[in-house]
Amino acid sequence: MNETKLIIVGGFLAAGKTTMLNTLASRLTARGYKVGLITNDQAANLVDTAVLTCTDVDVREVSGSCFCCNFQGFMDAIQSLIDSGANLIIAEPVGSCTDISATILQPVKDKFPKLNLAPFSVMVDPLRLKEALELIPGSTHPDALYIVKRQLEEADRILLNKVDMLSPAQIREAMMILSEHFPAPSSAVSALHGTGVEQWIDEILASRNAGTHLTMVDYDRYAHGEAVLGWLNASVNLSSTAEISWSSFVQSLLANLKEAFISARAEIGHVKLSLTCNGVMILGNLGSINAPINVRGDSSFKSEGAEMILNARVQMSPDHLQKNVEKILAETAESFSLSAEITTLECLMPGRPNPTYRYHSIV
Ligand SMILES: Nc1nc2c(ncn2[C@@H]2O[C@H](COP(=O)(O)OP(=O)(O)O)[C@@H](O)[C@H]2O)c(=O)[nH]1
Ligand SMILES: [Mg+2]
Repeated sequence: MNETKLIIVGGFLAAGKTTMLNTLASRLTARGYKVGLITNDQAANLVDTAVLTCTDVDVREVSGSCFCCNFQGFMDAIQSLIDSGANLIIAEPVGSCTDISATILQPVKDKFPKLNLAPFSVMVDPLRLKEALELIPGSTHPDALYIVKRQLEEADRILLNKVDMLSPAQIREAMMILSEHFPAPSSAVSALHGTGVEQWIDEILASRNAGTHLTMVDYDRYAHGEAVLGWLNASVNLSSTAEISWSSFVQSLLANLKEAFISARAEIGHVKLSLTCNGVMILGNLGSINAPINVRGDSSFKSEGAEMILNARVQMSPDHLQKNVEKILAETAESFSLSAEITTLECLMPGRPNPTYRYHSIV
């Protein structure tokens, strides 16, 4: 594993990790690196993998368990990318995962000292940060917010993301809040527009100060923080006899889901979907019941059929989540005169984290 740099980018659901992996992959490829990416989820069929597979880089998915509970699966994915020629690997752990310093960073340093591990960077959404510190009201469960705080405590670097949506005064305020509450240095970035990214890349490429903090994690609260979220991954075949404007369909489906979750008072961890047809991809995203719906891709694209992947992490029981999604998908499809055939569906509550390794001191 000589000469391979490993960059792990953490942060809660919808903090912007996958967007950052995309930005990093193109910038580091432009710098001459052979980049490989690793995604991670509790279940297969990830929108993130579909999105990143559209880039020119190699992608591996570790699914069915988080990296910390499947350390071997994580190392196998790294080895497989190295075997394919990667010399820089960027990995995105599950957004509801924490204690990564004790369960991933220390074991990697201990067991794979030749792997050049970058400082562990944790991204945070400005609103989720304020909600976690109870500076603004919100509807995310306190145990889920407990995870957000532990993630920021164990970071070697913090990235305040989405600063393109903030005024200079709001950025200063958020940076001040971060420095008051968490030990790691922070940078203000926009994963979407690339602001602040080059400087951060220079810093993490030059440093091997990874896993410099261990945080005390109460596994009962952590497990409950994960278990309050229903977790749904589905793939759906959409077809019609007429041409459909897919970005309108994505917009309507997300609007209808958002309305249902608002009326059920169920906070959203994230709802994201990708819709593909003939190499064209439309992406839809919803990061919270208070966030706007985000639809990206060619808004004029029309066709008679498309494949959809839908990932939803919502504060409701898996059973309830599945019923809501099935009902709203059927209703929205009907309103577009579409047939929506669910081809795979997994809906679960994440199990109690049971890490392969858990170090109690820094290596
Ligand atoms: N305005 C803005 N939106 C962003 C930025 N980074 C990510 N997003 C949006 O935040 C949502 C979640 O992003 P994603 O990368 O999927 O987050 P992840 O769950 O942490 O992987 C998507 O709608 C993104 O378009 C950013 O820098 N600025
Ligand atoms: Mg992601």
